[in-house]
Amino acid sequence: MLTKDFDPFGLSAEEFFQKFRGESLTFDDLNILQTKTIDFGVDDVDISTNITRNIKIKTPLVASPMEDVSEYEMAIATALQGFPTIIHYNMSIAEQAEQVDKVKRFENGFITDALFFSPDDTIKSVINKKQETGISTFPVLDGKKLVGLITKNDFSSSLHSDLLVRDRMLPVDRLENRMLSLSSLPTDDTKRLQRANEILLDGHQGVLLIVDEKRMFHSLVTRTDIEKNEAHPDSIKDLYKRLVVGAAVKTNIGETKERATELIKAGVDFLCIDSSHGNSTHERDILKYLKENHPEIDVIYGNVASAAGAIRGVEWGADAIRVGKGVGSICSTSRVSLGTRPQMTATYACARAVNEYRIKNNIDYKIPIISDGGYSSFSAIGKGLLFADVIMLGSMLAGTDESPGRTIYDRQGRKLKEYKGMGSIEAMTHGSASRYDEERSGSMVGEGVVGTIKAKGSISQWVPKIKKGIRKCLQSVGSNSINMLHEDVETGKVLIERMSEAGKREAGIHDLLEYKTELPIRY
Ligand code: CPR
Repeated sequence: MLTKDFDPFGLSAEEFFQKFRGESLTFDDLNILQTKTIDFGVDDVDISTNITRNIKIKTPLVASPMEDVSEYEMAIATALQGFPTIIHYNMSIAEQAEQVDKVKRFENGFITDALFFSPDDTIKSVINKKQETGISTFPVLDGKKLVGLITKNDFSSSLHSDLLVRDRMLPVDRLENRMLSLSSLPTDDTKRLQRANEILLDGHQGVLLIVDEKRMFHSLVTRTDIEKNEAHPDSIKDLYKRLVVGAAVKTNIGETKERATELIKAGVDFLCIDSSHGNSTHERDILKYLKENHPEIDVIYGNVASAAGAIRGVEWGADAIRVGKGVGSICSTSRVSLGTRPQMTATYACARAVNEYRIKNNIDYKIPIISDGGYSSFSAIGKGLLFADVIMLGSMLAGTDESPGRTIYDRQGRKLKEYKGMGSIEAMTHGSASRYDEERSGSMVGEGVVGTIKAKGSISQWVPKIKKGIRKCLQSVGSNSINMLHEDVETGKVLIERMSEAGKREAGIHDLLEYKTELPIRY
């Protein structure tokens, strides 16, 4: 190779995978070489990408549709960080549509679905709600009209339990500096939030009630929410400035017709046919049905792990291909069935096949590859992005404050959260049996486990670290965007070597008595 961008022992991706034909490799098997000169800073790396044919996102990630990962709180938090969540389907159609609706109605920092009381409710019910939710400030509404405010300072549980809310609330005529008309706020998202914050500070209040010109309740703003939502330059929005969200549907055609219709009515941006068996006639029929009946909605197809499976998805009309079989952290599929494949070989094989197919058939748009499962370090994400457009995360997002998993404390008092596989018997009885083709047969065979994971804190603190990690990965090989990374891989400027067992040990932390880190470090 007569280029400056080379090393005599590294191989291009094509050379590497041809050399290891017949071997299934994963992240730690690959060592990635930098040959280009780095001429930009880490913050200059553009990590935007496409998650489906038509949907652009700002962070190359997606939250997996899993019971302990992806409900509306996760969806709001990740969309503010630049990537979508796919709301899982282990709930009724109405509940899933409501979850989508909550994301679509979210207004940065403005709580439009606040818990409220009517003047005729009892103080006892306020006390109960406060104990149940930890919330201690509630608007009082007559229908939708704001008539007062009730907070923990307005009553005592020993004296006022039997009284009504109207007896103890602060009536609307005493709410001067805590009530504001929507029309007096700027329409621009960031400015609106800034203005609300100033008013809160000026009024020395913790809460602001926003109403329309007829005094109908619009939303509630609190100091803590403003601080949480202040600056989100990366948030992903649809044409109407609402956050972007996806939802999972099943391979059961009867149910999916209705589920898809309701999700689309609620404003979902894209659908994901959530099946562990892509490349099946079930999935083909669903994909064709969705594309014929809802052509405006992009559909993710999967899961597949072979070139043949990926190409079939493209032929059947998929707008993105989800790759990953038997690699999830909670997954025992490879102990139960066949067809699994370590994630690097799977991702490369599918990405290469789709690319080749596009070129041969003159397809002039990109069909993104979503590499799903097995990711537990920033460098693994970087390696996945050598070939994939988006990385799907389960365990790296489970355990955050926004994940719906149950919180548990272990014997040492450490905070943990439950994280279960969608193919665990427990999750399958909640609805995901169809994902594993277990809906019709009698005895269930689990393909995953129920586990716990260390609590990670809030998405707003954790995800910026992941984003920084991704930027570091791209910068370290001299590529300043995902497009450039793909080009550099294709033209052999990013080179690959097989990592030896001794190399893995050397690359890990070694020779220390003990160490502490908050980051996910493998080996
Ligand atoms: P991790 O990010 O936790 O490694 O993997 C998450 C992925 O694992 C999911 O997106 C899904 O594809 C897959 N998955 C979830 N539950 C599973 C079970 Cl029980 N079995 C096999 N794969 C599973």
